[in-house]
Parts: sequence; C-alpha cells; structure tokens
Amino acid sequence: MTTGAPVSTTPSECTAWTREQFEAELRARGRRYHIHHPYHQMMARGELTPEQIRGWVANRFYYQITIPRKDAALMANCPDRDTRRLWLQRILDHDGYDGEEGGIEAWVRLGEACGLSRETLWSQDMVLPGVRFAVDAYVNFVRSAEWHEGVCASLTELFAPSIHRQRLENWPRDYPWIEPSGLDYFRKRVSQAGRDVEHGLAVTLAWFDTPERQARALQILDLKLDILWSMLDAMYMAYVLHMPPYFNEDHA
Ligand code: AHQ
Repeated sequence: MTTGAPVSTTPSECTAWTREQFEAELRARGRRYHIHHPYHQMMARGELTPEQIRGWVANRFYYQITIPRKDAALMANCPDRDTRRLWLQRILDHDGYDGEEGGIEAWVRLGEACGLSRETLWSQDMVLPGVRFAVDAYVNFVRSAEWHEGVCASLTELFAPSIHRQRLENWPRDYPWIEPSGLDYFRKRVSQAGRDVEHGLAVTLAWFDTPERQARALQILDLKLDILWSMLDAMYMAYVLHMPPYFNEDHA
C-alpha cells in the first residue's frame, strides 16, 4: 500500500511518464483505497457488530455477483483473443466450474458463516440503493468503455491483497462468532487478485502511453475508487449511523 505525499498528479503536457513513473502514480492512488474508509477501519479494529458485518456481507454480495457480468461486458468489447483467453479466468474464478465452487459460492458460505441465509443473499433484499447504484455504475461504465479502459478500472486490485490479508489476520480474533471456513473467499482472492493485477497492470502500462491517455487512466482509477468508497458510505449511513434511506419517512 503506497500512501503519503502524492507523486505529481498529471503528466506534463508534452511528455508521457515513463512506465515506472506511471506505475508509481497508479499505486499512489492507494491512499484513496477503501481500506481507509471509516467502515473498513472499524472492521479492522474489530469494532463492527454482527449486524454491521452482516450488512457489509449482504451488500458486497451484489458487487460479487456483478463482477462476472462486468468481466463478460469487457470481453464483449475486446477483439483480442489472447486477452479474452486470460480474462475468461476471472469469470470462472467467480462463477466456478466443474470441481471448483467459485467465488460467488464462497461468498454465500461467508454469508452463512455470518448468520445470513443463502435465500437472503440471493434475494438482494438487503442491498442498499447507494450500493446498487455504485455497483451498476461500474458494470455500465465497462459496458460502454473501450476495453483497455475496462482493464484499467480493475486496477483497484493493486491494493486488494492487503485488504484480504487484513481480514484473514483480524477476523478470527475480532469476530470469533464467524465460522472460519467462511473466510475461504478471502484466502482465494489473495493469489487471484495478484494474478489479475499482473495482467491488468501490464495491459494498462502498455496502452496508456501518452500524457492524455495516462491522465485518462488516473481518471478511470479515481472513478473505481469512488465506486468502492460510495458503497461503504451507503453502508455507514445505514448500519453505523442507523440512517438508511427513508429512516425518517414517518414525518410528523
Ligand atoms: O473480491 C473482489 C474481486 O473479485 C474484484 C474484482 C476486481 C475488479 O474486477 O474490479 N475488483 C475486485 C475487488 C474484490 N474485493 C474487494 C474487497 O475489498 O474485498 C476489492 C475489489 C477491488 O479492489 O476492486
């Protein structure tokens, strides 16, 4: 996780950053990653109640079941067979295949370990409007974006291994009421995210090679950082401040 003073925030008008400088700029956006959101900070300090954990799991489920459709939308826009052969693995990682349950099923087991039923998760009854809008904004962006831009948007995963490792380290101590097998999803993602990022970063560093394109790449990464941050904003309002949409609808 790169934090601290930003490297310069835009390439100069006439010269592109080197690949190393550009990668440093991308990694410097880690200071905006949702690991720093108050909801995640409370999670990492063991301060979330079971209701707040269950709210997070049920809302993130909508993100998880949307990721494969986002990846399929990117593939539909991508004419390059070699890229599609690699990107297909992301869909399989989530949807599963013979002999491998996949990440969505692992997330259902996370929900069950937290006291949520499979039916509750799939009903999406707990999905907050703000979460739904943020997740839909992601898949709709990728549907209409040139495929390299969709690849760039996935690069928040540059920062994901640390957040999965943090949960694996903290949850057994802080949330002992959660069945440890429920954490399988996080175990899988540490390596899968690392593999995804290796490919996504190579594509991004190669394609975004002019000052205009590099500025655009940072704009795309900021959009995805906003999406992840906004999801937690909705959850913070609902589960920490107890102010979900229309909580005060019974006006006098
Ligand atoms: O579990 C996550 C996942 O499968 C993905 C896919 C990737 C993408 O294509 O945008 N991003 C992503 C992320 C996952 N988990 C999030 C978390 O905090 O558990 C992090 C998120 C990301 O960093 O984009």
